[in-house]
Amino acid sequence: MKSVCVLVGDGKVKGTIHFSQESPDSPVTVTGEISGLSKGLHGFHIHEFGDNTNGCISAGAHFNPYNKEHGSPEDEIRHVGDLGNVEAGDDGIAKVNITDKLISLTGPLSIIGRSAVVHADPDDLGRGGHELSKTTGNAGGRLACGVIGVAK
Ligand SMILES: [Cu+2]
Ligand SMILES: [Zn+2]
Repeated sequence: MKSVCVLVGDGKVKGTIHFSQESPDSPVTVTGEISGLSKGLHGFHIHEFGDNTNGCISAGAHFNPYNKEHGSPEDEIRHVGDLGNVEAGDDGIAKVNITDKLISLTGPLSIIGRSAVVHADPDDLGRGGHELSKTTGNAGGRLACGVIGVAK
């Protein structure tokens, strides 16, 4: 199964993200490119709602069906939507290449119809000691987002 997400924001950040999964229990491969970023790390998550009514803020919180604390993709305790960070180079482009064993394109952990969001700041992966570390990774504003849809 395949899905795709076009990231759009108020500023110059944009991108296209592809998701693919061989079978319902397989990991999901996340690939693509995001441009217009500042150099460095930017939090990258699946958020609960596929709603852009009021821009990326309408996407809600991180997709968290198990009601856990925010963490890194490698952590046992994490939101399902926690995909960590993407890293942009000097050219402002982040090449995305993530394999995640928790998100799915089918079943109760499906991300179809939800949003992908890229943030202004690094995700501290729950370890920053900030009051937001355990909910958002203190990743700052939402630069661009898009709804994850079924692809051919
Ligand atoms: Cu996010
Ligand atoms: Zn999270």
